Amino acid sequence: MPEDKIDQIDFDDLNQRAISQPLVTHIYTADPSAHVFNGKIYIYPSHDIDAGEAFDDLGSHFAMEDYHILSMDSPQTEAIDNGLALHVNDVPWADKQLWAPDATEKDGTYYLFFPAKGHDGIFRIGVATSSSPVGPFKAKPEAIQESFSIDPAVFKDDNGSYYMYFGGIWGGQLQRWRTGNFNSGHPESPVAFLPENNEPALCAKVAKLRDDLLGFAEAPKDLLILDENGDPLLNGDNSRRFFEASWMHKYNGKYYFSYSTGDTHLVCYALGDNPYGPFTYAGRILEPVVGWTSHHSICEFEGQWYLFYHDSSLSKGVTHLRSVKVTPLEYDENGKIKTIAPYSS
Ligand code: FUB
Repeated sequence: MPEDKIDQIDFDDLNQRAISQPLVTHIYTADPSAHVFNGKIYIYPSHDIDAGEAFDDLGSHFAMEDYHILSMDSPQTEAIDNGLALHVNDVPWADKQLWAPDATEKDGTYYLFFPAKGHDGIFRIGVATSSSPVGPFKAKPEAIQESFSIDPAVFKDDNGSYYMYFGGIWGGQLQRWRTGNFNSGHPESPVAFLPENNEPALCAKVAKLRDDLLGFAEAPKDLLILDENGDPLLNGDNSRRFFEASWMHKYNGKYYFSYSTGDTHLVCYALGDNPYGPFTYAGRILEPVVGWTSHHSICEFEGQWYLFYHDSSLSKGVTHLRSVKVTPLEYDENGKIKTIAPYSS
């Protein structure tokens, strides 16, 4: 929801109509990546703070410095904050802006994947490891080679292969990588290097991970989203094209790639037959929440699927002070996800 509409909101009324409440209220949390490890739910969120940076279209106001992992015995029980898991000061290559992370597990080691701006002002993706799902995590000294942009989401396929989905436009800098190299021109312009509106939209990226999960096994590829005619979604189709916040899950043998449309504030999804796609646009998962960003994950727990998401209701609409929430997610008989309205009318 755009900033200019926030003043018109009655937050007491909105919070009563909200379909779910913040999982924790003692800190602000966002961008929830939820996983079930050993029968318990772990949520890997951003830890929002007010660092005093002014709002801009490059996301400078998202000046997060650390991560706290939340855990829950079930979606109905209290969420526990497990304390400091990683701080930017302990990541040698990173300067600032610890944005949306994700995590996975392999052979008893937990891997935290996270974006941050390096000392050169360029977003890269790093990895940190721990023997516990809640950390503390120890960061590798360098960012993942050939990584760029933001919002890593790691998916383990049934055959044991791991894939990373990533990328985000505007503040996430994806548009600056169109030639394969970072274009540092027009540093203040969010629209520099975007395609024309009648050109194919920029794609999220996907890369298989190496066996040690510490790097890419291949050069990242474009994840193509097609429309109902089999044509790539266009840059001007901003209620359907990819912006940021990749997530992958599998349901009844189909691959569901879900993402945020950014400036139209939707969470949408597209269906494919393999981890690389192409994917075909399939619909909306979540209507706009209060706050500019929408970022989610989808996770199954004891036979029920859940959408983890965030909004800015607790902070009364402050864009960069968000709160993680959870709500059940349902499919229809054809495997289509039923669209969720975050507030009842
Ligand atoms: O939290 C910072 C950024 O805002 C994330 O990386 C984006 O997905 C958006 O939620």
